Amino acid sequence: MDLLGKLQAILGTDGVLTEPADCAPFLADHLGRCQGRALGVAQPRSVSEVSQLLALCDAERIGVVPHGGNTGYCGGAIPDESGRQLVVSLRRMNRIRSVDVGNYSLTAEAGCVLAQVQAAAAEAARFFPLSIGSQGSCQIGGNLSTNAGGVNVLRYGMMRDLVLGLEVVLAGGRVLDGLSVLRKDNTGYDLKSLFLGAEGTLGIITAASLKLFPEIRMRATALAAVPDVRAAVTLLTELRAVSGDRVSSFELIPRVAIELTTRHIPGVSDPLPGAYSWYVLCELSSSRAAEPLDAVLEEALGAALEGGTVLDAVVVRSERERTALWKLRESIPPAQRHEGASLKHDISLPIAALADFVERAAGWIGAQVPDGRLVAYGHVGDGNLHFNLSQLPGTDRDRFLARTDSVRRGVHDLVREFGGSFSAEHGIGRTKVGELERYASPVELELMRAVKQALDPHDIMNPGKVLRSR
Ligand code: 2HG
Ligand code: ZN
Repeated sequence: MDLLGKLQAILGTDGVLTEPADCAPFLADHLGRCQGRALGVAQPRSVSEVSQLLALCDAERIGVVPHGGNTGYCGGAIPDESGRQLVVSLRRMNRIRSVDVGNYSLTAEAGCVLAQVQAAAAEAARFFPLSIGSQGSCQIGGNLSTNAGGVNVLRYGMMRDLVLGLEVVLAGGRVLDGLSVLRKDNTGYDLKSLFLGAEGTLGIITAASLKLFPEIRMRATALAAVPDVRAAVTLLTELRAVSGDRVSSFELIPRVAIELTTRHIPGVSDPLPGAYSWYVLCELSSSRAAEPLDAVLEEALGAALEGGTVLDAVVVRSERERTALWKLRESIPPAQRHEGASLKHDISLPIAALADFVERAAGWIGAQVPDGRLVAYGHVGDGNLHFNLSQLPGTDRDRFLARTDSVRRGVHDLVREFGGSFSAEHGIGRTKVGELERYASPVELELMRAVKQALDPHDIMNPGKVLRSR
């Protein structure tokens, strides 16, 4: 039997896509930066089918590329150019298996869309805190495999912090059945941790038990103009203290992002009458409906206005105004796309070093990239900036993009000098393999390669992602 026949015997005839038009959406990323070819797209329906699939691919030495909602930034879900790899879409494994209200937990299959998990939690009067711009299409398997971050990390942590247990299929087909819902379980190595952020290079996550929290019953949201990044950090420190640590989001927005979103995204308007260099979108939240968060926020912003940490601010008065502020924030990436090409750097720094870093790096960018402008924004509460550059209107796209590597080197070297990371929340995928080799220590790389060799000796699991293929 040929390979297609064997795959169909496991997955059924409709379980494997081979028509070019059907496969096309799985072979290119949403940024238009990564493109590949594949034998086809497998669409398993159960953990047993994934297990049989990985046994077959291991025996036949077929590289397997797990694929979720295709919203990643580093090409981790796109096959290489060889045409010898098989994409495995988890989209048919999209059941919420159970919700345990008393244990504040839920078990979801990898193909569940993040918004579906949030909705299942809300139906049970619980809260699942992972929140990212792509939540209407990204899948839990991808969130787990990239250790996704987003806008609530400050309070609840990244995806890794939200996991109680995992079900994973290993190369060769063995199933690691670790769907524990225990909060305490000190029984040897933390195996699940290996697969979180591994981008499918060690196995395919098929389901996860996730932590839930009390539902949010009160929120206060504001946009505050601040003189500089240092003031933004000071404001966060103060807000955390005076609010009893109720700050759940704290996002930095530069003036240029307000200009780009109001220009390119219908329905986005400038929230403040004046123009300022920097803004923060901050949100306090609580599960206590009676908590006076608006008053706390207004008082804190008032004091900051007097002290000069804040220059102007607006506290939202309705859900509609809140949605408008968040729309502005979430529209920055699409607005950057409308503006032309961009160079992206997903970096994190010790929060105390952020202001000095931005000053040094902005100076360097100004001198090195006259045809680009800095659009540095993001999760400043986590020390995570999307230190992006947008091509200036009217400049040559190819010439701008030709600088990708040299600008990346300059920015990432500076990040290292300041004690930061060149990949905060978007992972390594295939586009940052060289960066990992440059910035990880020899011991770290040796351990990563040893883990890969132990779990995937034939290098069939997402080959060439995170680590270079052997
Ligand atoms: C965000 O925070 C995303 O909006 C995307 O992580 C960042 O486009 C980007 O660089
Ligand atoms: Zn982000």
